[in-house]
Amino acid sequence: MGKTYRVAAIAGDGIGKEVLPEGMRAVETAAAKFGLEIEFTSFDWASCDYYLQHGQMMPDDWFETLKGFDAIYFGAVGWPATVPDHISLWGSLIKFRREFDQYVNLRPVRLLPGVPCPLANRKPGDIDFFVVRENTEGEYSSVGGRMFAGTEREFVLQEAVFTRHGVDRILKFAFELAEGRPRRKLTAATKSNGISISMPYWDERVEEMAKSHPGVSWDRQHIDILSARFVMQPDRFDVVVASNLFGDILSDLGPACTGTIGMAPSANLNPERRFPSLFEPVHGSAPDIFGKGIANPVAMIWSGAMMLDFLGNGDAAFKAAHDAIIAAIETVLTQGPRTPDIGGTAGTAEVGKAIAAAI
Ligand code: GGG
Repeated sequence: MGKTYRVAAIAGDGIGKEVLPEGMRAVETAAAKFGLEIEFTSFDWASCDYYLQHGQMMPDDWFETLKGFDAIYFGAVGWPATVPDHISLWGSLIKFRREFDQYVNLRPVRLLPGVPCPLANRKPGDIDFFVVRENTEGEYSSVGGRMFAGTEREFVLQEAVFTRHGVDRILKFAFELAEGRPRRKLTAATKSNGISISMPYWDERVEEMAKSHPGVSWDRQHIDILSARFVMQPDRFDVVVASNLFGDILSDLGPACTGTIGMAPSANLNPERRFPSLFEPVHGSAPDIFGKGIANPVAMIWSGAMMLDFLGNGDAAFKAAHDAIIAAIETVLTQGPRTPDIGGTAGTAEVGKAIAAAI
């Protein structure tokens, strides 16, 4: 009997509550097929509902509660009608990323079969790259303040924070990822012509890191033209490494170019495995479609496959479970049923069940 892997399942807000059960269904189906022991424990906090009852997004002992889990499987956060977005995000997801040192946010961008691509003349295989987003510092800082509030002298200031430790470790991860891929290419997102202190520093560190990864061909591109090339020439990218904010934007734009953000997965990794890593769709809580049962569950399910791959750490059965989920997603995207965001009429559960059946 192998190890039982304990996973904290946190649905969060909005469509997180609709897609998470489908993700769990797929993970449990793949685990059963390949003889893996995955045990889910569900929590209703890290949600705006919890905030409305308790005045905070999570209980005080959230860190102690979660730190013994092998992974966190997370839905979505945010319900701006009741809780301002910066309160819900900083009270949950950003706490997880920082306190569990999940400094890598790994976000694949891939055009899958059966999905109408908004870009002309692209077929599956043409677009296949990773956005590696720095996940614990950069523009997402709480350093700053507001003065003279409500007066004509009112001003706000917010700093971006780039540490050598933080920048080097994300660059190292990205270069090593590129080293293991067939094309061995890396693009670093920058804006060092306009952001004149932190971005030139980022560029310097990229150049330095490149010296110890001579097998990787690399370039750097300003975020504006890089965004344009995501739309015009997405086929040229292999690994794109970016600061926290730039990475967040690029990893919505990339999947939008491959059809829908409803299918974009992500892994918030603590590569050293000192703390649980967190797996979640790139998309948020989508209040506009919550309750209709039409959210695309693929991002959540694909994130579950990434979770199994990471938990297995090279183990063949976990790898097979990951591959089986991806193959099932591709089968269902090709044959149907499909959710409305990619031209179908099916609901979340119908697609989730079809993927589980295809596993
Ligand atoms: N499942 C991801 C999610 O709920 N995202 C909400 C969001 O606004 N995230 C911003 C971020 O990832 O920085």
